[in-house]
Amino acid sequence: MNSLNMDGKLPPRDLKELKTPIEELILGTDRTIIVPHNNLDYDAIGSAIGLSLIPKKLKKPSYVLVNDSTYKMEYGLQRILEEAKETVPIINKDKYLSMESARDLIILTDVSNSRLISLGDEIKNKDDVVVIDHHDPTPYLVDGKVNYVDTSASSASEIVTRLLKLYKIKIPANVANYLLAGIYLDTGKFSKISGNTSKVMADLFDAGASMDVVKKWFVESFESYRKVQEVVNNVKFYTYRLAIAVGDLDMEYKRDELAKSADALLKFGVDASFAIGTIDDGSISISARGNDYVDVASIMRELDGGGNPHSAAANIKNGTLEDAEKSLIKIIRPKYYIK
Ligand SMILES: [Mn+2]
Repeated sequence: MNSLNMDGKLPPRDLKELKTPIEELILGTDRTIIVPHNNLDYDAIGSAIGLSLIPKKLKKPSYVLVNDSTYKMEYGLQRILEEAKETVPIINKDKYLSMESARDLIILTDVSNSRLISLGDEIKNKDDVVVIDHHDPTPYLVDGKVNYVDTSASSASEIVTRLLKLYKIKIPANVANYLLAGIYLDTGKFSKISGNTSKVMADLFDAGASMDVVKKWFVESFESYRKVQEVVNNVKFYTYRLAIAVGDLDMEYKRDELAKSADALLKFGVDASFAIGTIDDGSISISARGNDYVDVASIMRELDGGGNPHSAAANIKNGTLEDAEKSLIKIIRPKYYIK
C-alpha cells in the first residue's frame, strides 16, 4: 500500500482514504504521540498542534513531542509553545521516556525522514505509525501503517487543515493561527500559493485566524537580520544562473538564517541559490532554493539531504565550509556548465 514508485515517490492518495484508518489507530491505541521534525519550525508545530484535535475529538489523550531547546528557538515558536499548552501537552523526549509505558500511536508530521526526528528505537511497531508530510521521501523514509505524503501540498499545515475538515472538527482560533503560520512559512510568506492552498487559508480565516497575530510571530531579531545580510553579501554568481553564498568561518548560523539567505538570493533572477554555513552542532548546513528550472532537492539528495524541488537542504558532518562549497559545485558543474 505504501510502496514507492520507480522514481522513489509514493503514489498520491486521496486524503479521504485516511480518515477511517487514522481514526481506528487512535481508538485502538492508548495514546497518540505527535512528533514534528527536529529544528522545529512553524509548519511542524502548527500541523502537530492541529493534529492533536483529532484524538481530542475521539476522547483519547495526545501529546506533542518537541525535543529542541526552547531558548534556541525564535521568538514566535517560543510564544506558540507557551500558548499551546492550553490545547495539548507538549513534552520532551526525557519526559516521554519517563511516562508509564502504553501502546502508543506515533504520528510524524512535516517529516518522513527517520534521521530528522527525536525518536529512534522508540518507533518499534510500524503498525502504530502514521506519517503526514509534504516533502519528497528519502531513503530514510519511515514507512508507517498509514503514510500520506503529498508533495503538491504547500505544507503539512495545509494537509492537516484538510484532514480536520474531513473529521468535521471546529478549529479554535488559536490553532487556526498556528496552521496559518505554517502555511505562511512554507509558501515563502504566501509568495507561492495554489488554489488548494488558498481554499485551506480561507477555512482558517473563517475559523478566526488573523494575519495580525501571525505576523507578530515572524518578527526578526536585528542580530539575525545582520547575519543574513552578511551571508547574502558573500555571494558568488556562477554563469548568472546560480548563486552560492558561504557564511563566515567562525560564525554559527541557525538553519532558518541560511534558509532566509538562500530565499533572499533567489530574488536576483537566478535559477537556484545556495547558502552554506556552520550550524550549532558544528556541522555544515546547505540551504537551497530553486525556481521552476532547477530541482534543488535532487542536488541536495546527492549530499544526503532532501526537500522539495523549490526548497531543500543538506547537512554535512565532516570538512570545512570550503569543502562543502566544493562538493556542491562538483555536483552542479556538469549539470550547469560551470567553468
Ligand atoms: Mn513543512
